[in-house]
Amino acid sequence: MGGGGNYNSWSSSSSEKDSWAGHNSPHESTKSGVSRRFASGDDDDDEVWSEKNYEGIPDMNYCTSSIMEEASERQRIKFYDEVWSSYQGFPTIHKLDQAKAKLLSYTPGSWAEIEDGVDLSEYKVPKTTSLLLIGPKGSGKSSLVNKISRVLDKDLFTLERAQVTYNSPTEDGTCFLHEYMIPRKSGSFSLYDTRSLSDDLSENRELFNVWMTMGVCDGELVTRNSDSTDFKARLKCKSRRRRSTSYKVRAVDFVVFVVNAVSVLESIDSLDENKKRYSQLIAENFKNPLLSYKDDKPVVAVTHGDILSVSDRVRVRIHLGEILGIPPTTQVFDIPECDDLATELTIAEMLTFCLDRADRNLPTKEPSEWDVRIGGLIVWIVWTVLIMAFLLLKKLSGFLS
Ligand SMILES: Nc1nc2c(ncn2[C@@H]2O[C@H](COP(=O)(O)OP(=O)(O)OP(=O)(O)O)[C@@H](O)[C@H]2O)c(=O)[nH]1
Ligand SMILES: [Mg+2]
Repeated sequence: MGGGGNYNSWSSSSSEKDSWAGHNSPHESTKSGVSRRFASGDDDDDEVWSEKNYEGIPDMNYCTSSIMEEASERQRIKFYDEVWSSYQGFPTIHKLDQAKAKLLSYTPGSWAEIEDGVDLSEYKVPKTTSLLLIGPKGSGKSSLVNKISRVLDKDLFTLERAQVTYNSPTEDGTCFLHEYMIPRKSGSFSLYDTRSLSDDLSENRELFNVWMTMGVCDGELVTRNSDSTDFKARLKCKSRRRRSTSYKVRAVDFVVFVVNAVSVLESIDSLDENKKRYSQLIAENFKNPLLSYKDDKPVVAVTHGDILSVSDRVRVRIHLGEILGIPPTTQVFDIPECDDLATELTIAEMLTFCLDRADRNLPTKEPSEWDVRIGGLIVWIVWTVLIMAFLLLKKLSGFLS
Protein backbone atom coordinates (compact mmCIF):
# COMPACT_ATOMS: atom_id res chain seq x y z
CA MET A 1 0.00 0.00 0.00
CA GLY A 2 1.20 3.45 -0.76
CA GLY A 3 1.97 5.83 2.02
CA GLY A 4 -0.07 8.69 3.13
CA GLY A 5 -2.81 7.13 5.15
CA ASN A 6 -3.40 5.69 8.47
CA TYR A 7 -4.59 2.21 8.52
CA ASN A 8 -6.96 0.79 11.05
CA SER A 9 -6.99 2.38 14.43
CA TRP A 10 -10.24 4.23 13.89
CA SER A 11 -11.86 1.60 11.64
CA SER A 12 -14.06 4.08 9.86
CA SER A 13 -17.55 2.91 9.15
CA SER A 14 -19.21 2.87 5.76
CA SER A 15 -21.84 5.27 7.09
CA GLU A 16 -19.06 7.76 7.76
CA LYS A 17 -17.84 7.22 4.23
CA ASP A 18 -21.34 7.88 2.93
CA SER A 19 -21.57 11.01 5.03
CA TRP A 20 -18.99 12.50 2.68
CA ALA A 21 -21.97 13.03 0.39
CA GLY A 22 -22.89 16.04 2.42
CA HIS A 23 -19.54 17.52 1.44
CA ASN A 24 -19.73 17.17 -2.35
CA SER A 25 -18.75 13.58 -2.54
CA PRO A 26 -17.84 12.67 -6.07
CA HIS A 27 -20.25 9.78 -5.75
CA GLU A 28 -23.06 12.20 -5.22
CA SER A 29 -22.13 14.90 -7.65
CA THR A 30 -25.11 16.00 -9.69
CA LYS A 31 -23.47 18.85 -11.56
CA SER A 32 -24.15 17.17 -14.89
CA GLY A 33 -26.11 14.33 -16.30
CA VAL A 34 -22.83 12.64 -17.00
CA SER A 35 -21.97 12.52 -13.35
CA ARG A 36 -25.39 11.18 -12.50
CA ARG A 37 -25.05 8.54 -15.18
CA PHE A 38 -21.63 7.54 -13.94
CA ALA A 39 -22.67 7.53 -10.31
CA SER A 40 -25.51 5.19 -11.05
CA GLY A 41 -23.19 2.97 -13.08
CA ASP A 42 -25.53 3.27 -16.05
CA ASP A 43 -23.54 3.02 -19.26
CA ASP A 44 -26.42 3.98 -21.49
CA ASP A 45 -25.55 7.06 -23.54
CA ASP A 46 -29.10 8.44 -23.50
CA GLU A 47 -28.43 11.27 -21.09
CA VAL A 48 -25.45 12.56 -23.04
CA TRP A 49 -27.24 12.46 -26.37
CA SER A 50 -30.40 13.95 -24.97
CA GLU A 51 -28.39 17.17 -24.54
CA LYS A 52 -28.65 18.01 -28.24
CA ASN A 53 -29.00 21.38 -29.81
CA TYR A 54 -32.18 22.45 -31.50
CA GLU A 55 -31.25 21.09 -34.95
CA GLY A 56 -30.92 17.64 -33.44
CA ILE A 57 -27.17 17.64 -34.03
CA PRO A 58 -25.11 16.82 -30.97
CA ASP A 59 -23.27 19.85 -29.60
CA MET A 60 -19.66 18.75 -29.96
CA ASN A 61 -18.41 21.29 -27.44
CA TYR A 62 -20.74 19.83 -24.90
CA CYS A 63 -19.57 16.30 -25.74
CA THR A 64 -15.91 17.18 -25.32
CA SER A 65 -16.43 19.01 -22.07
CA SER A 66 -18.66 16.27 -20.73
CA ILE A 67 -16.06 13.63 -21.52
CA MET A 68 -13.48 15.71 -19.70
CA GLU A 69 -15.83 16.19 -16.76
CA GLU A 70 -16.59 12.50 -16.64
CA ALA A 71 -12.90 11.60 -16.74
CA SER A 72 -11.99 14.01 -13.96
CA GLU A 73 -14.99 12.82 -11.93
CA ARG A 74 -13.85 9.23 -12.39
CA GLN A 75 -10.34 10.26 -11.30
CA ARG A 76 -11.70 11.96 -8.15
CA ILE A 77 -13.72 8.90 -7.23
CA LYS A 78 -10.69 6.70 -7.77
CA PHE A 79 -8.55 8.89 -5.50
CA TYR A 80 -11.34 9.16 -2.98
CA ASP A 81 -11.66 5.37 -2.78
CA GLU A 82 -7.90 4.92 -2.60
CA VAL A 83 -7.46 7.51 0.16
CA TRP A 84 -10.43 6.07 2.00
CA SER A 85 -9.10 2.53 1.80
CA SER A 86 -5.74 3.69 3.20
CA TYR A 87 -7.58 3.99 6.55
CA GLN A 88 -9.01 0.49 6.33
CA GLY A 89 -5.94 -1.76 6.30
CA PHE A 90 -4.43 -3.54 9.26
CA PRO A 91 -0.75 -2.69 9.60
CA THR A 92 1.30 -5.39 11.23
CA ILE A 93 4.18 -4.92 13.62
CA HIS A 94 6.24 -6.96 11.14
CA LYS A 95 5.64 -4.40 8.38
CA LEU A 96 6.53 -1.55 10.74
CA ASP A 97 9.72 -3.33 11.84
CA GLN A 98 10.70 -3.83 8.21
CA ALA A 99 10.07 -0.16 7.40
CA LYS A 100 12.07 0.96 10.45
CA ALA A 101 14.93 -1.42 9.69
CA LYS A 102 15.15 -0.01 6.17
CA LEU A 103 15.31 3.55 7.52
CA LEU A 104 17.87 2.65 10.17
CA SER A 105 20.13 1.06 7.56
CA TYR A 106 20.01 4.16 5.37
CA THR A 107 23.16 6.05 4.52
CA PRO A 108 23.19 9.00 2.09
CA GLY A 109 23.18 7.78 -1.50
CA SER A 110 22.94 4.11 -0.56
CA TRP A 111 19.42 3.60 -1.89
CA ALA A 112 20.28 5.17 -5.24
CA GLU A 113 23.31 2.91 -5.46
CA ILE A 114 21.51 -0.29 -4.51
CA GLU A 115 18.14 0.25 -6.15
CA ASP A 116 19.02 2.29 -9.25
CA GLY A 117 22.62 1.15 -9.75
CA VAL A 118 23.91 4.71 -9.56
CA ASP A 119 27.70 5.19 -9.56
CA LEU A 120 28.10 7.39 -6.48
CA SER A 121 31.59 8.51 -7.47
CA GLU A 122 29.93 10.80 -10.01
CA TYR A 123 27.77 12.52 -7.38
CA LYS A 124 28.25 14.86 -4.46
CA VAL A 125 27.01 12.65 -1.64
CA PRO A 126 26.35 14.54 1.61
CA LYS A 127 27.53 13.17 4.95
CA THR A 128 24.00 13.69 6.27
CA THR A 129 20.81 13.91 4.22
CA SER A 130 18.92 16.99 5.43
CA LEU A 131 15.13 17.27 5.29
CA LEU A 132 13.67 20.75 5.76
CA LEU A 133 10.32 21.08 7.56
CA ILE A 134 8.37 24.16 6.54
CA GLY A 135 4.78 25.24 7.08
CA PRO A 136 2.41 27.86 8.46
CA LYS A 137 2.45 28.98 12.08
CA GLY A 138 1.36 26.29 14.51
CA SER A 139 1.04 23.68 11.79
CA GLY A 140 2.93 21.17 13.93
CA LYS A 141 6.51 21.25 12.55
CA SER A 142 8.19 20.95 15.94
CA SER A 143 5.65 18.33 17.07
CA LEU A 144 6.43 16.35 13.91
CA VAL A 145 10.13 16.30 14.84
CA ASN A 146 9.14 14.77 18.19
CA LYS A 147 6.77 12.27 16.59
CA ILE A 148 9.47 11.12 14.14
CA SER A 149 12.06 10.96 16.86
CA ARG A 150 9.78 8.80 19.02
CA VAL A 151 9.38 6.31 16.18
CA LEU A 152 13.06 5.92 15.34
CA ASP A 153 14.74 6.45 18.69
CA LYS A 154 14.64 3.17 20.49
CA ASP A 155 14.44 4.73 23.93
CA LEU A 156 10.76 5.38 24.58
CA PHE A 157 11.44 7.45 27.67
CA THR A 158 13.54 10.20 26.14
CA LEU A 159 12.30 13.76 26.54
CA GLU A 160 10.73 15.61 23.64
CA ARG A 161 13.49 17.11 21.54
CA ALA A 162 11.85 20.06 19.80
CA GLN A 163 10.13 22.92 21.63
CA VAL A 164 6.42 22.72 20.83
CA THR A 165 4.47 25.97 21.00
CA TYR A 166 1.43 25.75 23.20
CA ASN A 167 -1.17 28.41 22.36
CA SER A 168 0.73 29.12 19.16
CA PRO A 169 -1.31 32.11 17.83
CA THR A 170 0.06 34.38 20.56
CA GLU A 171 3.50 32.87 21.15
CA ASP A 172 6.65 33.48 19.11
CA GLY A 173 7.01 29.84 18.09
CA THR A 174 10.22 28.46 16.59
CA CYS A 175 12.49 31.30 15.47
CA PHE A 176 15.84 29.53 15.02
CA LEU A 177 16.79 26.73 12.66
CA HIS A 178 17.25 23.51 14.64
CA GLU A 179 18.92 20.40 13.36
CA TYR A 180 17.80 17.03 14.75
CA MET A 181 19.73 13.91 13.85
CA ILE A 182 17.40 10.95 13.35
CA PRO A 183 17.93 8.73 15.23
CA ARG A 184 19.66 10.87 17.82
CA LYS A 185 23.14 9.36 17.60
CA SER A 186 23.18 8.62 13.90
CA GLY A 187 24.55 10.92 11.24
CA SER A 188 22.61 9.53 8.28
CA PHE A 189 19.77 11.99 8.08
CA SER A 190 18.49 15.01 9.92
CA LEU A 191 15.37 17.13 10.19
CA TYR A 192 15.55 20.91 10.11
CA ASP A 193 12.81 22.60 12.11
CA THR A 194 12.18 26.15 10.89
CA ARG A 195 10.32 29.33 11.66
CA SER A 196 6.74 29.45 10.37
CA LEU A 197 5.91 30.83 6.95
CA SER A 198 5.04 34.49 6.72
CA ASP A 199 1.74 35.71 5.22
CA ASP A 200 3.90 37.71 2.86
CA LEU A 201 4.99 35.54 -0.06
CA SER A 202 8.01 37.65 -0.92
CA GLU A 203 9.43 37.19 2.59
CA ASN A 204 9.10 33.42 2.24
CA ARG A 205 10.67 33.54 -1.19
CA GLU A 206 13.69 35.30 0.27
CA LEU A 207 14.07 32.68 2.99
CA PHE A 208 13.64 29.77 0.55
CA ASN A 209 16.27 31.34 -1.63
CA VAL A 210 18.77 31.40 1.23
CA TRP A 211 17.92 27.93 2.57
CA MET A 212 17.70 26.15 -0.76
CA THR A 213 20.67 27.73 -2.51
CA MET A 214 23.10 28.48 0.33
CA GLY A 215 22.08 25.84 2.85
CA VAL A 216 20.90 25.74 6.44
CA CYS A 217 22.79 25.96 9.69
CA ASP A 218 21.79 24.72 13.14
CA GLY A 219 21.09 27.57 15.53
CA GLU A 220 20.67 30.23 12.85
CA LEU A 221 18.25 32.99 13.73
CA VAL A 222 15.45 33.51 11.21
CA THR A 223 14.25 37.10 10.96
CA ARG A 224 11.91 38.81 8.53
CA ASN A 225 11.74 42.38 7.32
CA SER A 226 8.26 42.69 8.79
CA ASP A 227 9.45 41.80 12.33
CA SER A 228 9.06 44.70 14.74
CA THR A 229 12.16 46.21 16.33
CA ASP A 230 11.00 44.88 19.69
CA PHE A 231 10.64 41.39 18.37
CA LYS A 232 14.04 41.48 16.69
CA ALA A 233 15.64 42.70 19.92
CA ARG A 234 13.98 39.86 21.83
CA LEU A 235 15.25 37.31 19.34
CA LYS A 236 18.77 38.73 19.45
CA CYS A 237 18.67 38.41 23.20
CA LYS A 238 17.62 34.77 22.92
CA SER A 239 20.30 34.09 20.33
CA ARG A 240 23.04 35.44 22.64
CA ARG A 241 21.95 33.05 25.33
CA ARG A 242 22.31 30.01 23.10
CA ARG A 243 25.21 27.69 23.66
CA SER A 244 27.67 27.33 20.82
CA THR A 245 26.50 25.38 17.82
CA SER A 246 28.35 23.45 15.15
CA TYR A 247 27.89 26.18 12.50
CA LYS A 248 27.95 23.45 9.93
CA VAL A 249 26.12 24.53 6.80
CA ARG A 250 24.16 21.75 5.14
CA ALA A 251 22.50 21.67 1.75
CA VAL A 252 18.79 20.88 1.91
CA ASP A 253 18.15 17.53 0.25
CA PHE A 254 14.37 17.39 0.40
CA VAL A 255 11.42 19.38 1.75
CA VAL A 256 8.48 18.37 3.96
CA PHE A 257 5.54 20.78 3.93
CA VAL A 258 3.64 20.57 7.22
CA VAL A 259 -0.02 21.65 7.31
CA ASN A 260 -2.77 21.67 9.93
CA ALA A 261 -5.74 19.57 8.76
CA VAL A 262 -8.23 21.61 10.80
CA SER A 263 -7.17 24.87 9.16
CA VAL A 264 -7.29 23.25 5.71
CA LEU A 265 -10.79 21.96 6.39
CA GLU A 266 -11.89 25.40 7.57
CA SER A 267 -10.49 26.95 4.44
CA ILE A 268 -12.46 24.52 2.24
CA ASP A 269 -15.78 25.15 3.96
CA SER A 270 -15.56 28.74 5.05
CA LEU A 271 -16.80 31.80 3.23
CA ASP A 272 -14.51 33.92 5.35
CA GLU A 273 -11.65 35.18 3.18
CA ASN A 274 -9.16 35.00 6.05
CA LYS A 275 -9.85 31.32 6.60
CA LYS A 276 -9.79 30.59 2.87
CA ARG A 277 -6.36 32.20 2.75
CA TYR A 278 -4.81 29.18 4.54
CA SER A 279 -5.10 26.88 1.52
CA GLN A 280 -3.98 29.67 -0.81
CA LEU A 281 -0.91 30.34 1.32
CA ILE A 282 0.01 26.67 1.23
CA ALA A 283 -0.49 26.39 -2.54
CA GLU A 284 1.39 29.58 -3.37
CA ASN A 285 4.41 28.66 -1.25
CA PHE A 286 4.34 25.00 -2.23
CA LYS A 287 4.56 25.94 -5.90
CA ASN A 288 7.77 27.90 -5.40
CA PRO A 289 10.20 26.14 -7.77
CA LEU A 290 13.02 26.49 -5.25
CA LEU A 291 11.34 23.81 -3.12
CA SER A 292 11.25 21.19 -5.88
CA TYR A 293 14.02 18.95 -7.14
CA LYS A 294 13.61 18.70 -10.89
CA ASP A 295 10.09 17.26 -11.15
CA ASP A 296 9.95 16.07 -7.54
CA LYS A 297 7.76 18.28 -5.37
CA PRO A 298 7.86 18.32 -1.55
CA VAL A 299 5.85 15.81 0.48
CA VAL A 300 3.00 17.05 2.61
CA ALA A 301 2.57 16.01 6.25
CA VAL A 302 -0.95 16.66 7.54
CA THR A 303 -1.21 17.09 11.31
CA HIS A 304 -4.14 17.45 13.76
CA GLY A 305 -6.09 14.61 12.10
CA ASP A 306 -6.74 13.08 15.54
CA ILE A 307 -9.36 15.75 16.19
CA LEU A 308 -11.19 15.20 12.90
CA SER A 309 -13.38 12.41 11.54
CA VAL A 310 -11.89 10.06 8.96
CA SER A 311 -14.17 11.45 6.25
CA ASP A 312 -12.87 14.98 6.94
CA ARG A 313 -9.31 13.72 6.84
CA VAL A 314 -9.97 12.12 3.46
CA ARG A 315 -11.44 15.42 2.23
CA VAL A 316 -8.40 17.33 3.43
CA ARG A 317 -5.99 14.99 1.64
CA ILE A 318 -7.99 15.05 -1.60
CA HIS A 319 -8.21 18.84 -1.43
CA LEU A 320 -4.46 19.17 -0.86
CA GLY A 321 -3.77 16.77 -3.71
CA GLU A 322 -5.92 18.90 -5.99
CA ILE A 323 -4.55 22.31 -5.07
CA LEU A 324 -0.92 21.20 -4.95
CA GLY A 325 -0.95 18.85 -7.93
CA ILE A 326 0.37 15.79 -6.06
CA PRO A 327 -1.23 12.37 -5.51
CA PRO A 328 -3.12 12.42 -2.19
CA THR A 329 -2.58 8.70 -1.78
CA THR A 330 1.19 8.60 -1.95
CA GLN A 331 2.48 12.12 -1.31
CA VAL A 332 0.11 13.52 1.33
CA PHE A 333 0.79 11.79 4.66
CA ASP A 334 -1.70 11.94 7.50
CA ILE A 335 0.32 12.13 10.73
CA PRO A 336 -1.92 12.82 13.72
CA GLU A 337 -0.87 13.05 17.37
CA CYS A 338 -1.24 9.31 17.99
CA ASP A 339 1.26 6.69 19.06
CA ASP A 340 -0.38 3.78 17.27
CA LEU A 341 1.04 1.36 14.74
CA ALA A 342 -0.76 3.03 11.84
CA THR A 343 0.71 6.47 12.52
CA GLU A 344 4.18 5.04 13.07
CA LEU A 345 4.00 3.21 9.74
CA THR A 346 2.82 6.39 7.98
CA ILE A 347 5.78 8.28 9.47
CA ALA A 348 8.17 5.55 8.28
CA GLU A 349 6.63 5.66 4.80
CA MET A 350 6.91 9.43 4.60
CA LEU A 351 10.59 9.34 5.58
CA THR A 352 11.24 6.56 3.08
CA PHE A 353 9.67 8.71 0.37
CA CYS A 354 11.80 11.74 1.31
CA LEU A 355 15.10 9.85 1.51
CA ASP A 356 14.40 8.02 -1.73
CA ARG A 357 13.74 11.33 -3.52
CA ALA A 358 16.80 12.93 -1.90
CA ASP A 359 18.99 10.08 -3.16
CA ARG A 360 17.53 10.28 -6.64
CA ASN A 361 18.29 13.97 -6.84
CA LEU A 362 21.89 13.95 -5.67
CA PRO A 363 23.81 16.76 -7.37
CA THR A 364 26.43 15.68 -9.86
CA LYS A 365 30.06 16.49 -9.15
CA GLU A 366 31.39 19.55 -10.90
CA PRO A 367 34.96 19.15 -12.14
CA SER A 368 37.42 20.72 -9.70
CA GLU A 369 39.91 23.40 -10.78
CA TRP A 370 42.62 20.74 -10.78
CA ASP A 371 40.52 18.42 -12.96
CA VAL A 372 40.09 21.25 -15.46
CA ARG A 373 43.83 22.06 -15.43
CA ILE A 374 44.88 18.44 -15.81
CA GLY A 375 42.35 17.96 -18.61
CA GLY A 376 43.80 21.02 -20.40
CA LEU A 377 47.34 19.73 -19.96
CA ILE A 378 46.42 16.34 -21.46
CA VAL A 379 44.78 17.97 -24.48
CA TRP A 380 47.87 20.17 -24.95
CA ILE A 381 50.23 17.14 -24.76
CA VAL A 382 48.13 15.13 -27.26
CA TRP A 383 48.11 18.01 -29.76
CA THR A 384 51.87 18.61 -29.39
CA VAL A 385 52.62 14.92 -29.97
CA LEU A 386 50.35 14.83 -33.03
CA ILE A 387 51.93 17.95 -34.55
CA MET A 388 55.45 16.67 -33.91
CA ALA A 389 54.58 13.29 -35.44
CA PHE A 390 53.13 15.04 -38.47
CA LEU A 391 56.26 17.21 -38.91
CA LEU A 392 58.51 14.20 -38.46
CA LEU A 393 56.59 12.22 -41.07
CA LYS A 394 56.78 15.15 -43.48
CA LYS A 395 60.52 15.45 -42.98
CA LEU A 396 61.00 11.72 -43.40
CA SER A 397 58.97 11.61 -46.61
CA GLY A 398 61.01 14.56 -48.03
CA PHE A 399 64.23 12.83 -47.06
CA LEU A 400 63.20 9.51 -48.68
CA SER A 401 62.10 11.16 -51.91
N1 LIG B 1 -4.24 17.52 18.33
C1 LIG B 1 -3.09 17.76 17.73
N2 LIG B 1 -2.34 18.82 18.10
C2 LIG B 1 -1.17 19.02 17.46
C3 LIG B 1 -0.69 18.17 16.44
N3 LIG B 1 0.50 18.65 16.01
C4 LIG B 1 0.75 19.75 16.73
N4 LIG B 1 -0.25 19.98 17.62
C5 LIG B 1 -0.37 21.10 18.55
O1 LIG B 1 -0.31 22.30 17.81
C6 LIG B 1 0.36 23.31 18.54
C7 LIG B 1 1.54 23.86 17.72
O2 LIG B 1 2.45 22.81 17.49
P1 LIG B 1 3.97 23.07 17.10
O3 LIG B 1 4.59 21.76 16.84
O4 LIG B 1 4.63 23.96 18.06
O5 LIG B 1 3.77 23.86 15.72
P2 LIG B 1 4.90 24.61 14.88
O6 LIG B 1 4.53 24.48 13.47
O7 LIG B 1 6.23 24.14 15.27
O8 LIG B 1 4.65 26.09 15.37
P3 LIG B 1 5.61 27.37 15.12
O9 LIG B 1 6.97 26.99 15.56
O10 LIG B 1 4.96 28.43 15.95
O11 LIG B 1 5.52 27.69 13.68
C8 LIG B 1 0.82 22.64 19.84
O12 LIG B 1 -0.12 22.94 20.84
C9 LIG B 1 0.79 21.15 19.52
O13 LIG B 1 0.54 20.36 20.65
C10 LIG B 1 -1.51 17.05 16.07
O14 LIG B 1 -1.21 16.26 15.17
N5 LIG B 1 -2.69 16.90 16.75
MG1 LIG C 1 7.89 25.12 15.96
